[in-house]
Amino acid sequence: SNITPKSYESRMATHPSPLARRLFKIMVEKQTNLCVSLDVYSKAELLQLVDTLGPYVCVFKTHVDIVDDFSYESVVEPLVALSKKHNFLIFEDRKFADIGSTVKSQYTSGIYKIVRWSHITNAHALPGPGIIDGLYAGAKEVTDDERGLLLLAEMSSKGSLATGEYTDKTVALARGNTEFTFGFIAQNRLGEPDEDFVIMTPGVGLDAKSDGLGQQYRTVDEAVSGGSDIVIVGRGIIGKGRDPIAEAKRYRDAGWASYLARLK
Ligand code: BMP
Repeated sequence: SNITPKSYESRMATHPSPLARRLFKIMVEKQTNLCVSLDVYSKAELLQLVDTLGPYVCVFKTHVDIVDDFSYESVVEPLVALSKKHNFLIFEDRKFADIGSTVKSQYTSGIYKIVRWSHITNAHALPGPGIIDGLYAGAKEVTDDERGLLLLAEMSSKGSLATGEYTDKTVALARGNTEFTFGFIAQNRLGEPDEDFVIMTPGVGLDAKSDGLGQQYRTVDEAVSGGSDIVIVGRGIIGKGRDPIAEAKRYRDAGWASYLARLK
């Protein structure tokens, strides 16, 4: 829909999800709608990027299963400490896609134990409502802290099947539990004008248009003017040959300027 979302500040007061309210508070305090995607293979690089870019982001997105030298003690514990130091949320981009019982185990167990430390995670809507129920049950069982789920309603990649009726049905699924399912990974604003889903948008880049493997990039302003609340940027900031601090500031400034322009 074309309805302009309200300010982050007003949504901070009214959002049905405690996790989303906490997220909006961070965004307002730090004046940033930037999420940096940390797709790196070494824990040293991961933690170093988190400590240097922490001041510019509201969320760091991780794929912990690509870290070659991962251990819970040497990755998760320092990451959580840095999230307190720099006041950001952690989003493990796990893309759960199984039946409720299995995703509950994948969320809580194994070597990653995602629910213990990741404030946000995401899931495909493909299996139906049981996937949300399973993840929510896992969160309730393990922690009293706020946890939130994003459903993948649209994808940035070329030829994505998550369009049209699939996207609409994904939005309908999220309505079943808006305290936990607080928004979407999507390219556009979704939901009715009286609903408040947080839209986090990957496939954002100011220099490249694609990556040779199906990724498609839009500019920060295209994303935010289309209804994105948080832009997710990976290689545009941490890619080969880039100056991550300079790029993080550039994307942070662009994201905030587009947000302010949208409010007018
Ligand atoms: P980059 O900005 O370097 O292209 O990285 C994009 C990140 O966002 C990757 O971690 C990818 O897994 C994720 N992502 C995406 O690109 N498109 C989607 O639709 C959903 C994603 O999670």
